[in-house]
Amino acid sequence: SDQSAFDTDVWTLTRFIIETGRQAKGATGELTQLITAMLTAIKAISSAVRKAGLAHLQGMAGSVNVTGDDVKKLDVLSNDLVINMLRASYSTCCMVSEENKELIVTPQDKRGKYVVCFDPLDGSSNIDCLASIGTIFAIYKRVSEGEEPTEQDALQPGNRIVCAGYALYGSATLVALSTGAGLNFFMLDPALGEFILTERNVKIRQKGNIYSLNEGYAKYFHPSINEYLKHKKYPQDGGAPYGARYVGSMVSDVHRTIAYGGIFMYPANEKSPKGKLRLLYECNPIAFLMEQAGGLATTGTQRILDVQPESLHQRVPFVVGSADDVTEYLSFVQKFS
Ligand code: AMP
Ligand code: P6P
Repeated sequence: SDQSAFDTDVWTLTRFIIETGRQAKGATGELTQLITAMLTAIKAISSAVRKAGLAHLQGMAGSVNVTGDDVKKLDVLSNDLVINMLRASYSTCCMVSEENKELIVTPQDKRGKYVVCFDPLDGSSNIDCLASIGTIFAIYKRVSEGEEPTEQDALQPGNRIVCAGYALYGSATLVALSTGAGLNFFMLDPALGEFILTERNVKIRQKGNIYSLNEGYAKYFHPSINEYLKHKKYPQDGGAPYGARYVGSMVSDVHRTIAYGGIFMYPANEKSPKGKLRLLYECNPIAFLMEQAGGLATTGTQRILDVQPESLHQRVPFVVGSADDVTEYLSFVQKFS
């Protein structure tokens, strides 16, 4: 039998947020309740993702989402899971989902003080080829005073985030989470059905040696991008060329960037003048986590977390990663703008 010691004092994610909640002066436990509900949805999504092929959850659900992507059954299932679990936590007043065009207002009798912006299954175009996919979320405090929550509650800049995280359904299921005091990694132990703390206060390397973007758009990139890439491939300063990695599933590419260092880019291009990634439920949460890890996150002209959102599904150009790599990229923006 397995002789490895059984940890009888295991740090689960549930225990971790109870602990950090106790340290938060005057906390009522509502945020802890909300995070726990999100984790339940993530565990259920993980289970569904892992048996999608067997349960015929793959393939088109026949509809398209607000951004024109084909919606696959897992997308719909994941979206319903997150909405239902969060609603049942009595901690939200409204939500924004990648799958819902309009603001999702919580029924009056189930309302709490938090707003959640989420992408229930990001990278879903990769489901049928079994590439890793993820869930991304950002949590804010309600700001509207009136009876009904409004879009203003969701259109807050990322610098107002209270908590953000992502789940990565990869070779293992991982949750990366921060409530503003550092970034922590947790791995799902399927035997326990609990996320176990595996890395505290994660920091990204100051400088990496991997660049990550879809070079298929090179024809449409701004010159600063192609000049930067040329420098990565044919360095003039005697440095070694960078490696290239691109999954095409944001959470995978971002998690690898945090784990190994380097730069991930989804810049604007002639065909998508604001890039492709959505500010509220992809860029802001990831930017928050990246900064917690000591990295940078920019549109190319401003810090992602300082962008004032104007619409629920708006896109922004997105460049994140090791501080030295993002800073070097910004020097190319300066030089070639
Ligand atoms: P609450 O009364 O539970 O809504 O919490 C009030 C504030 O305390 C939250 O908005 C957070 O800033 C902080 N807080 C509450 N619970 C936690 C937690 N589990 N971890 C970190 N911060 C927390
Ligand atoms: P492209 C997946 O559809 C997604 O929204 C992100 O997860 C990913 O980073 C990006 O789109 C990939 O886009 O244009 O490179 O296929």
